[in-house]
Amino acid sequence: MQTITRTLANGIATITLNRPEVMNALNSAMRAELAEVLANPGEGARVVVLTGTGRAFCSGQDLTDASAGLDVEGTLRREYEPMLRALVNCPAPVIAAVNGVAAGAGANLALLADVVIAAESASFVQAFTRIGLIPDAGGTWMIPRLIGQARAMGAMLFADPITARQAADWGMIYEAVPDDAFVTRVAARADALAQGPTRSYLNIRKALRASATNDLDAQLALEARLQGECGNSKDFAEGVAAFLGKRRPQFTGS
Ligand code: T3D
Repeated sequence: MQTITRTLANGIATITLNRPEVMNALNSAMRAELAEVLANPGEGARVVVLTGTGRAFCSGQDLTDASAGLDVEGTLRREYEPMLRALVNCPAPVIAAVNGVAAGAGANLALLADVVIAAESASFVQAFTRIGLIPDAGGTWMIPRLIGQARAMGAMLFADPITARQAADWGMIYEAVPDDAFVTRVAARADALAQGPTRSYLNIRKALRASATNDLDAQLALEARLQGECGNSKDFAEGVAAFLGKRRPQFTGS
C-alpha cells in the first residue's frame, strides 16, 4: 500500500493515513486502499483504529487532483462511496483516533466511524463552502443526526473550525482527550473493544445504523432478531457464567 499503513497486533488493526506532506489528503489511491483494508482489516482483527500521520488526521479531497469541470459526481460515486460503505460495514468496530485537523471529507470520514476520539488540539472543519462545494462523504446525513439541524447548518455554512472539546460537548464525537493522554486513551479504548464480545458490537452497530430510518415497531423487531443471535452465542453464556462466578469474562467472539 502506498498511501496508508496497516499494523495488526493483539486483535487491533491500526490503519494510518500516510501522506503527511498534504495533511493526509484523500487521493484516488488512498480511497481505494482504504476501501480494501476496511473491508478486510486482517485475520483476527477485533477492532480497527483509523488515524493520521503527522499533525493532521485528514484534510479531505486532495485539491491538487480537483478542479471545476472534473467529474466530481463520478469521483464521489466510484471512489468515495465504496470507501465510506467499507467503513460503515467494516467487520470490526472502527475507532477514528483524530490526532489533528480533520477537514472536508476527512472530517466526515471520521464522523462515520463507530467511535470518535479526538486529541484536544484537533478540530473538525466543514471546509467545503470555502471552495464552493457542499459537504459530502455522508456529512449531510450524519452531522444533523449527531448535533441537530441548527448546529449542522451553521458549521456547514460558515465552515468554522469546531474544536475537539466543542465537538464532544455537542455530541458530535465521543470524547476529547488532552494531547498528552491521547495515544494512551486510544490504546486503552481499542484494547477494551478487542477483548470484548464482538458479536454484541456487530449487532449494536447494525441496530444503531438501522434506527436512523426504522420506526419503533421495526426497531423492536430488529432488536429481537439481533438479540436472539447474541442470546445463542458462547459469549453470552460466558458473560452470565462470569457474572455469577464473580470473575472477569473471557470473550472469544463466538
Ligand atoms: O473534488 C471532488 O472530487 C469532490 C470531493 C470533495 C471532498 C472534499 O473533501 S472537498 C474539501 C477539501 N479540503 C479542503 O478544502 C481543506 C483544505 N485544507 C485546509 O483548509 C487547510 O490546509 C487545513 C485546515 C486542513 C490545515 O490548515 P493549516 O494552516 O494547518 O495547514 P496548511 O498550511 O494549509 O497545509 C499544509 C500543507 O498541506 C500545505 O502544503 P505546503 O504549502 O506545505 O506545500 C497545503 O497546501 C497542503 N494541504 C492541506 N490540505 C490539502 C493540501 N494539499 C492538497 N489537498 C488538500 N486538501
